[in-house]
Amino acid sequence: MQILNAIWTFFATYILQKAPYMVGFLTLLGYCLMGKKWYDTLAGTLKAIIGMLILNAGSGGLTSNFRPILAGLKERFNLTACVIDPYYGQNAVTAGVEEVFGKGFSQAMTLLLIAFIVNILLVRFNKITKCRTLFTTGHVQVQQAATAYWLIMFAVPGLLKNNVALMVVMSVILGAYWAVGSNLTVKPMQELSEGAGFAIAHQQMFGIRLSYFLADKLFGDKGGKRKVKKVGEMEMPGFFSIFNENMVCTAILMTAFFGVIMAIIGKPFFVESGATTEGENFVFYCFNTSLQFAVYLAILQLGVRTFVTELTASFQGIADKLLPSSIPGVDCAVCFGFGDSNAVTFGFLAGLVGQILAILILVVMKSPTIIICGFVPVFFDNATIGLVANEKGGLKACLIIPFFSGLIQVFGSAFIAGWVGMAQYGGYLGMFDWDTVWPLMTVVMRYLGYAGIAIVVIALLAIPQIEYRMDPEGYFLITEDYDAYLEHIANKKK
Ligand code: ASC
Repeated sequence: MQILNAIWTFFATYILQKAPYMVGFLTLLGYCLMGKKWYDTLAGTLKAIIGMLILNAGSGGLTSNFRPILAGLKERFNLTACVIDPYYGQNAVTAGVEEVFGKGFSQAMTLLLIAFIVNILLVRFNKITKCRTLFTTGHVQVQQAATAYWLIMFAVPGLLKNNVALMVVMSVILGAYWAVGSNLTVKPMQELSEGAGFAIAHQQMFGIRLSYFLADKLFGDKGGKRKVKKVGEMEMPGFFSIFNENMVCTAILMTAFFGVIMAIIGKPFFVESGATTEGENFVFYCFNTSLQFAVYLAILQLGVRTFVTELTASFQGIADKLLPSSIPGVDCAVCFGFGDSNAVTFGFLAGLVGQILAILILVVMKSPTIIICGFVPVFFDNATIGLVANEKGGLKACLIIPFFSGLIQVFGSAFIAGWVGMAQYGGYLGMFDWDTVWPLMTVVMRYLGYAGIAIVVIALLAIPQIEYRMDPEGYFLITEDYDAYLEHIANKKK
């Protein structure tokens, strides 16, 4: 028993919660199930792990390079406020959950494990449930389990008396959100990646589908009647044509934007925080810091290229033997390796403008909760949402939709973090779904109690059913055989 326990603890700590090793584990399992040669299995597994580690180096580098700049804005303007960032959000839960609810943080990790099992079961029985995607992003699951733990205890305090009921309710809701949310991204991602065979398992899954829907409805080609100009198709004359090159475009835009922001914050802050020295030329420092953005994006894309093929190829083994018609849900940064790379930068900057405008509105309106942009939501959410918008609706959609998403992120976070009391502990998760879908579910459960819980679960589970009914023949084909799916769509159009 003790040995089993030790194995389980090891698995939970080093594999389940660490995305690179989770992806490696799934690749290993998939190739074993396919009966691949041992050396191919070993090579594929290593490539999957290393690719994810490279992706993490890129996304971690982006975050650590740019987070101090946004923190600098907070210092410069002397704001005490709630930072929207998954890591600040997680800290807020760790710091406050015991004080507020009298329950420890460790239960949030039990919640994670059970919710993951709910996700697996929903996919296993997808003939009935219509859920096709398995969450593989452990670090995100930790952050979400922590936040869901707080939100649900706040929403239904009656559950606090009964630990078992509390765990059951929480894991069904969270597990259903994982299965249903990532399932919503199947179509946008298969189209974006031309059938690469992954979905997104991150924090803006409803946001992705909404962006896809709105870009198509408002800016789309109306069944070929209108020409959509995507970011990558913009032929720019003369000087502007250098923007066609992803690295150059990113470097120029980031220098222009962050150069100004860093100039406003001023050199003393960066010297004090140890980012630069008194002796270093400040203009050079700003320029060099802005260029890092292009560097980390390039690293991130290399990581994606290294692991996606391995994971999706080996997942075939899992899909054939264990989880039929399913595909893996992965980090949102994976989609940055597909579509128009410049859409990533445009989406991000449009979202940043939206967030800053919303924060100014909060300040002017004297909102009791002031939000500070965190890098992770403003970049990873809006870049993803912008990339998807561009695919369907072109440049206009890629700018306008993330701009509104920026506004929503700030207003949504200010509302929910203030209301449930997380703002007092300095942070909130702040990613798109957690500023929209989760606040809505929290309101429903808070005011309708147990009936609210039932409504939330039924509404979540109904979503894949509705999507299935819109195209029963194509629904599983899109994950099983993308070429056949394209043919099916072409036939339907005739
Ligand atoms: C998150 C989070 C990160 C990033 C990363 C993006 O939500 O916690 O570290 O986004 O997953 O690649």
